[in-house]
Amino acid sequence: MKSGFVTLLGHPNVGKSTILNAILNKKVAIVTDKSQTTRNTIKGIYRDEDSQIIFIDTPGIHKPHAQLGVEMNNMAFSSAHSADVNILVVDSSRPYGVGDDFLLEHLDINSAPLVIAFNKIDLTRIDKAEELKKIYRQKFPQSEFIDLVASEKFNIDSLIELVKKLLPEGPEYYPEGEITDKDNVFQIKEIIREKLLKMLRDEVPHCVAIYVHNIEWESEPVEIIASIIVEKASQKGIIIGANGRTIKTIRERSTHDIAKLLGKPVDLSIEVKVRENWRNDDNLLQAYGYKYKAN
Ligand SMILES: Nc1nc2c(ncn2[C@@H]2O[C@H](COP(=O)(O)OP(=O)(O)O)[C@@H](O)[C@H]2O)c(=O)[nH]1
Ligand SMILES: [Mg+2]
Repeated sequence: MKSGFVTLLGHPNVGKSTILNAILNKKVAIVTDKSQTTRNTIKGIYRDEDSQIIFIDTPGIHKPHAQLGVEMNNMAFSSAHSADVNILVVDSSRPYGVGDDFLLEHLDINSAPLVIAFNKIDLTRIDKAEELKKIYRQKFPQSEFIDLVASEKFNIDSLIELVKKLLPEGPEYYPEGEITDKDNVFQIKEIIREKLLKMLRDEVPHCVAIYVHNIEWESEPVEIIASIIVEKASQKGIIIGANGRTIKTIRERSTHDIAKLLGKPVDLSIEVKVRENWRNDDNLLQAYGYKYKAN
């Protein structure tokens, strides 16, 4: 059987998490229109008759402004380094720029076969896409190219076939039934963060973390106590909103999705807390699950 580890790499917001969810036909990674939505590597396990492929979604590579960004980049770099196949995801609707040079300089993708996925081709013209491909062809003459519209699942099957061709024969790495390496606590935090991100603008999304204090798994409804962590009192005000309306909506939307995840009713309580400069605090980064660990 064909098996192995395949890393999805690229800038923030190019569609990596959308691709992972489309491959698995299930939402394991949250998706928003904000950059840096994904902050951890997330493994999604794809299976069919003759393969088991572990796709690894990674945080988008960007010039970091805080220690959090450094940790996120390191997660992506190390996943690329140890992959059997790398998929570099490119937003076809954006011209090649300096950010792309930064990414390619820092990424070690020459040790494994490379697929370049030109996503969002629905948002561009053929001649623009061809121009972009010419640049990548010069840089990576050996790589495989594929066009995608991940949000419509266009060409996702072809991507899987292409990856399969490039993978070695190998064992099953994960037991049957397992879809992701992330547990329910991780998923719960991500659901809350997704609802939050979808309601926020500008810099605030980058300054938010979720902390789960307690979950009473056995109670009915399942009781969950969580905090939204921000860096400034002004951000706390934005999240609470006028008359508490914003936090109320976040709570309602999160409760709905968490109940769906667990298959049980849920009673979620959320507090907003200020932890100044948490994105540069090693202990807090650790506590919130954002510390890169080499393995
Ligand atoms: N038009 C279009 N939008 C897409 C496509 N793929 C993803 N998106 C959108 O792009 C945004 C970022 O997607 P996401 O998967 O979170 O990107 P990531 O940061 O690379 O993981 C979301 O709003 C997606 O719905 C695509 O093929 N076409
Ligand atoms: Mg993502």
